Amino acid sequence: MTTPTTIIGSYLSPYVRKVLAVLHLKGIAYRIDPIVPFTGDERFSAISPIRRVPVLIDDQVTLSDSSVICQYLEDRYPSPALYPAGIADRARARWLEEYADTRMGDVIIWQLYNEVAINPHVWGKPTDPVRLQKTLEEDLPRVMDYLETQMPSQGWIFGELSIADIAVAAFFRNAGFARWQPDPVRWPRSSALVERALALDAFERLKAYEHKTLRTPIPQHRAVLGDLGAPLTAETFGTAAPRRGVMAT
Ligand SMILES: N[C@@H](CCC(=O)N[C@@H](CS)C(=O)NCC(=O)O)C(=O)O
Repeated sequence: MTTPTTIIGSYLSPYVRKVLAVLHLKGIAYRIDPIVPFTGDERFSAISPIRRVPVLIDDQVTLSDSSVICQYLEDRYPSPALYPAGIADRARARWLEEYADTRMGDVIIWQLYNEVAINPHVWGKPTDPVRLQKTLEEDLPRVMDYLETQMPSQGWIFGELSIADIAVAAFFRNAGFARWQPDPVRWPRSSALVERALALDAFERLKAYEHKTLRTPIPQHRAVLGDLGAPLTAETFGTAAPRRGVMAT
C-alpha cells in the first residue's frame, strides 16, 4: 500500500493552514496528525530537525517547512496552478509568501498570538502588556501599511488565486484568535482581500477544527477532532509534555 499524504501539525498553525488550503485547492486527499507545536516526540525531531510544523510525509518524500511543501505540491500536482505563470509575478508571489511567513509570522504569531495565547496557555506565563501594546500600536500597523501597498483593489493579487493570497490570509485567522482584525477604513484593500480569501471553502472548512482545538485541553485534541470528522492519522508523533523549540525565536 502506498503512503497516503500525511500532514503533521496543529490546525492552529498558520503554516499548517496554508498547506491544508493548498491540498484542498488541488484536491489532494490527506490525513493529519494535529500535534501542537512543542509537543513532538523523538521521532518528530528526526523528521523535523527544527522541531517545527508542518511536516509532510507521502510516498516519495518527507519535508518540513510550509513553503517547501507548497512548492513540492505545485510541482507534483500542477493543476490548478497556485503560482503565477509569469517569472516576475511568480517571484513576487514567493516574496509575499516569504514576507507573510517571516514578518507576519514574527508579529502575529511570535508577538501577538504568543503573548495572548501561547505564553499563558502553554507555558503558564502571563501576558506582557508592554510588549503587547508595542505590537498593536507599532508593529502590526507597519505590517498592514506595507501589505496595503501590495494588495489589489479587487480580486486576487495576481489575478488568479495564488500562494500569495493564501499565505497572507492564513495569518489573519491567528490574529482573529487573538481578537485583532485589520481596520477596513485604514487598510481597505488588505481587509477585503483577507475577507475574500478566508471565505473560501479551503479555509472555511477548517474553522470548526480550529475552534474546537482552541477550546480543548491539549491531551484531548485528537479525540474531539476525531469526533468532528477530522481525517486523523492512526498514530501520533505527539507527547503530553511541551518542550521549548530549538531555535532562538
Ligand atoms: N518556516 C516554517 C515556520 C513554521 C513554524 O514556525 N511553525 C511553528 C508553529 S506556528 C512551530 O512549529 N513552532 C515550534 C517551534 O518553533 O519550536 C514554515 O514555513 O513551515
